[in-house]
Amino acid sequence: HATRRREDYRVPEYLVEEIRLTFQLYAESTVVTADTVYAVNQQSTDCTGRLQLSGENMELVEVRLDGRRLEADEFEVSAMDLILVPGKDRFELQVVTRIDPVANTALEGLYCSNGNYCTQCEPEGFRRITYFPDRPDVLARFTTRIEGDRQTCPVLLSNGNLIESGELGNGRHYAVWQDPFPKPCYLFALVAGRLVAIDDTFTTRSGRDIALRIFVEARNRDLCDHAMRSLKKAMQWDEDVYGLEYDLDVFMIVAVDDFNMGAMENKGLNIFNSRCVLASPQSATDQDFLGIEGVVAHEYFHNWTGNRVTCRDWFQLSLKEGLTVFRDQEFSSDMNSRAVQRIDDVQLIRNFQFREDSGPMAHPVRPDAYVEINNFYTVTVYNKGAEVIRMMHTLLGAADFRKGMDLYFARHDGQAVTCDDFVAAMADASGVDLGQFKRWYSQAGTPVVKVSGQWLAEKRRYVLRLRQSCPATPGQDGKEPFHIPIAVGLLDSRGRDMLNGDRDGTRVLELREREQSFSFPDIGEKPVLSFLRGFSAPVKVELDQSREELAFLLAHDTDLFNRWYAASKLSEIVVMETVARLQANAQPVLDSDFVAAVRANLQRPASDKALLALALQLPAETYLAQQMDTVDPVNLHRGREFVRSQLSSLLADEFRRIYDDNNEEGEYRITPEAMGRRSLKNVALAYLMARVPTDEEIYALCCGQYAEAGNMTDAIAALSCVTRIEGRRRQEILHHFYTRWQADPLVLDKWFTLQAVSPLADTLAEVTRLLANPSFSMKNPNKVRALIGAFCSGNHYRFHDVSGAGYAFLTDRIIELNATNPQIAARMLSPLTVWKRYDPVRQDLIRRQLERILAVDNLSGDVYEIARKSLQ
Ligand code: BAL
Ligand code: ZN
Repeated sequence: HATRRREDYRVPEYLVEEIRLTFQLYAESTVVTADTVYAVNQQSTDCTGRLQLSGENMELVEVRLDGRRLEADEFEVSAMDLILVPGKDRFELQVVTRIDPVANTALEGLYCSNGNYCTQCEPEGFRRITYFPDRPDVLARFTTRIEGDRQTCPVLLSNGNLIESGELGNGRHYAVWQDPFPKPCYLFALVAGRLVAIDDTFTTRSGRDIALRIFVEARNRDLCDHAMRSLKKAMQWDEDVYGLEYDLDVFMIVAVDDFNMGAMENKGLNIFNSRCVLASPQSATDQDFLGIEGVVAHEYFHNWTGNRVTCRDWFQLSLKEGLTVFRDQEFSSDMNSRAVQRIDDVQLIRNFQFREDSGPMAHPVRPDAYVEINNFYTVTVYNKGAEVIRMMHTLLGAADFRKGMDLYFARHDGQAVTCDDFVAAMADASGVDLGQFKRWYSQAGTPVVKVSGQWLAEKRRYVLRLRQSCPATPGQDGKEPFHIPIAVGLLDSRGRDMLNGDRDGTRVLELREREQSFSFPDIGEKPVLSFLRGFSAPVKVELDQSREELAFLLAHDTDLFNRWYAASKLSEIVVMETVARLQANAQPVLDSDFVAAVRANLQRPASDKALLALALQLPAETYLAQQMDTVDPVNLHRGREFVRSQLSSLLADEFRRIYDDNNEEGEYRITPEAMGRRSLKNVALAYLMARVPTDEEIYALCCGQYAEAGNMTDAIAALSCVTRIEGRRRQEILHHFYTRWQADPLVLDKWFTLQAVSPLADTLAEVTRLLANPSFSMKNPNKVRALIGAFCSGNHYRFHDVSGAGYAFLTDRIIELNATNPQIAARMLSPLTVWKRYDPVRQDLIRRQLERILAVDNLSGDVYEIARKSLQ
């Protein structure tokens, strides 16, 4: 398991002028012929004369150099590569390989899903198709000929434009696709199978008609409208906001059930996990609809940020991913509620990225080393990477940011570049010095900003003192100060903004030093500080604000994000106080001021119902766990549940009124207003159902909602409440749901998840039983995530049971998955990585499981890297 380092980068010794691929598709024995024209790279200073091509898990049939078949002693072939000395500067190499798509359970390279062929080549899957310089800085023009059985594979697709097709006899046919844009091989795609197409068109601003086609299995034909609408919105948005137009004549999306990721941006032929395409009001929740819109847009946006300008090497992954996540977040903000989008994005950062950044896998947005690059498709590279782009947007302003994007494309279209190149374009276009800012790319860890504010009455001045620090992370002990944009507001006693800010009462401060003071003149009364508005930087804030101040901000802040933040902070304080009392064996009591603040929030006319719903939700246990010196899963859960059930009892009338006021469901719509109403109603229902013991009338109300729901959002919300309560009716309703949706694997994922996240005592036993359910499969990543992932990552309380049974259960599954799908196996490891945060008993239990994993024969690089780093 070798480590690769960013500093070892060398330009390739050979480049590829073109590659012609021929696939003779047979389920267990597909033959791939790759005719590739290589030429020595004039930029390279390495003159070894050796051509080293990556290749794994294939049978090498033959190699020809300029037409001459090479003898076995003219090349070296190992489990990883093929090496030869061509002896010329320009030559054509033919490599013939044989692969078995059916046996490919790793879902990298060419594989079968429900009998259809598809590919996944990012980051290093192309080397499972043929021997090739499988690195993103080798760009080539691809022509792909696919031969397959007409009956089982009527549809034959690859990147670019269809240039030829026809019959072959023997019931077989062929299609030839040509992609005019040079691309790295990770963007190659092939799809073949029995699929139907949903067609539409989009006319670009320069008047070109683009054919849009979504390919799905026939049973899913009616589930593509939302994805198609989302695609057209994304195409329009990229033209409007960035002036970026689509560049081929056809844009295709294919949905497959077995897929490791959410989706993949292959040039002109995006392949999607069916979870990120298929939706109807009956079968998909509001969150699913939003998710599909975001992922369809994300993959489409990659056409420019990723495909036209790609990464020099995989250490630069955030170049395309951070930027494209930022772009899809902004798109979704423009399509829906900006404040809600921001809160969702920030929750992801706080719940998962902060945790990653403080654990053994902490790495910079641009990592310096890896064993297995698949392990670096992380919330740090993606979501913290997007925050880094967002901070540049804040520092430059929208207009200069756009100039920077224009310059980036003008300089680098058709190239494979680095994060430094991106920042240079931003700096050059705007004149802003981003030298210090670049530390966000190189230093891991979440900076902490300590804040103290003082109002000097006689000077009518407010002074803000900020101190930044950043904890050590693996391999990085000392950190240099970051350049941090801090958006602040000051509110007067009536809740009005006192600053004339750059943006509506908000001032963006630039914190560059370890300690820095900022002074605000003409502040005539003691203000309430609204700090880090819109979460202007991915930092932890240490600021002593009283409950009164937080309640004031919750009621009055003009920054909607910070209203939510105040609510969340207030709940955090109250829950953690309860947890501390439980730990001290003291009777918990709920702070009456907190109840009053929540009541006031419920009684205020809600202008944005989705925001109110978010403000009412208590922080997740995974987030609260990070606030404890030693995580105590049991008291954490009990404390949070105590607060929930107390609020339920004390505010029952308010929650009931909210429920009734928002319970009118006409025609299902996915507008922000309608989604906000449903989420508020369902939060109220969850509170009403949290009362201990359960109120019979409420239980009936909940079951009624389940039975009558005309959409999945309401059905799942009701079912989710019921699965938390023991009893016969729980079994009946779960059985009803299963029977109703047995034929729909995506809906059944929800059914598996609800049972996995239940706090009931026998949840692990139930999860174990469900492994044998005929609808479950360890070969399908969605099922693994829905059941095993949900239990281990989404059920903090039961997973961390002090018996250690949860840890042993997960370890058994990881060992099983290591042999079939190492990528998914490694993903599943993450709840074990943070073991040092727990008490000695749990630490010991988890450590022993990590050691058990490391002792496995044939441990994949994916699993090895994470288990090894966790134990260091
Ligand atoms: N490039 C892998 C999938 C995605 O981030 O779009
Ligand atoms: Zn992406």
